Amino acid sequence: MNETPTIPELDIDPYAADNLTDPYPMHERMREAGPVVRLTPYPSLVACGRHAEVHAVFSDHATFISGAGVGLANFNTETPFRPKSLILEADPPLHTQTRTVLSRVLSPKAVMQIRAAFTEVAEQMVERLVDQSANGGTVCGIHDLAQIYPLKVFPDAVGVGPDARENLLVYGDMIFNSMGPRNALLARAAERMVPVTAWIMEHCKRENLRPGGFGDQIYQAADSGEITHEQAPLLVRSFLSAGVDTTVNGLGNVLFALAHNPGEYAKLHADATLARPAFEEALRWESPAQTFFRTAVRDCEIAGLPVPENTKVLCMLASANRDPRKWPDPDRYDIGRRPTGHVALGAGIHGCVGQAVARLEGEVVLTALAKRVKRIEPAGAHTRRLNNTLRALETLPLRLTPA
Ligand code: OVV
Repeated sequence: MNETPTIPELDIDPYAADNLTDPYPMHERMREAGPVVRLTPYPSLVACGRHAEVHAVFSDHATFISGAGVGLANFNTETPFRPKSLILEADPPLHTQTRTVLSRVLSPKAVMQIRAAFTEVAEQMVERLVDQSANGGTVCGIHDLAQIYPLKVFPDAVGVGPDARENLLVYGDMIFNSMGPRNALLARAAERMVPVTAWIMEHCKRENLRPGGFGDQIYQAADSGEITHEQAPLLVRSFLSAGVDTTVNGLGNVLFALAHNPGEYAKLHADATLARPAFEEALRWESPAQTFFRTAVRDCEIAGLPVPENTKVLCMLASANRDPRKWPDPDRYDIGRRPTGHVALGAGIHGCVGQAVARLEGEVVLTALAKRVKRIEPAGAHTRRLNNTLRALETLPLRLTPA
């Protein structure tokens, strides 16, 4: 008679400060223990650290749903931190309707129309940074570049006014912390929840959005009856939730990758057309969103192991992106690699709907750097901003040598 295979259990807390600071040893332990593991501190969930299972879970949206939340909290029994997102925390058929609208607004054609403006801002910003660094100064890759660039170009494209945009960073930090446990990181972020949420929802109103921008286009979809007018502000909220802190950290992490891999930066400087693959490889190597959850809607199996109905499934995206079963020499940042199949932007029907905009930001910033900067070097120790979901830097001192 066959025995039911059992899921190995590890005494690991993925949200402990040391694991957030350096997640890679934890990822290796989880991958090596098995395709699915249990974690002693969170007995109600299972976790997948290998690429094959993360990809399989994301590809089976009918079994592994998002509507019960894509963080640790199970919305079947816990109240959501905020009204649920109509796309992130939704399943078909609702998800299909809202995704259709958002994917049109963020389509490759829409991205062509913002390209010139995004390029110009990137070139001006790099010009300023090179001057600042040439006068003997160091620059902060985070405060002087990775934060200010998305905070300028993306809200401009959505149609949000220029004032107090730092609220977008605070809001993003809060949402991504809310996908983990109710630890000190979430408690600190939540202290600012009431005023920041009020600011965000105010900026989701039609009268506060520039006509023609991405936000206004959501209201146009409501005018034509594709979605309701009640849904429109919540869909604008998705832009303001997902569109800033993600790309801030995508840019911060690629600067970190290039500063610590001077040979790779030299290749980019010699050939600026490597900007896109260099950004893509950084998404794989140092994934901004480290984790997302799904919830099993029925008794099922992952890799032949039994997963009971209503179990939260922790998908370790960053671990999948360094799984040696999938990637040769996975810990190496290699801009010559074409990391097709990485899951930094998810996979399946919930795969990042803004990915064309995210890649545009990465491409134009790295292209501007490649043309104007010969070397990017660390100019002191970096510091991290710990977050329950994001791989984030607080500071990244850099010296830029003009070309
Ligand atoms: C943080 C995040 C990612 C993706 C989508 C959303 C939020 C949303 O609010 O829809």
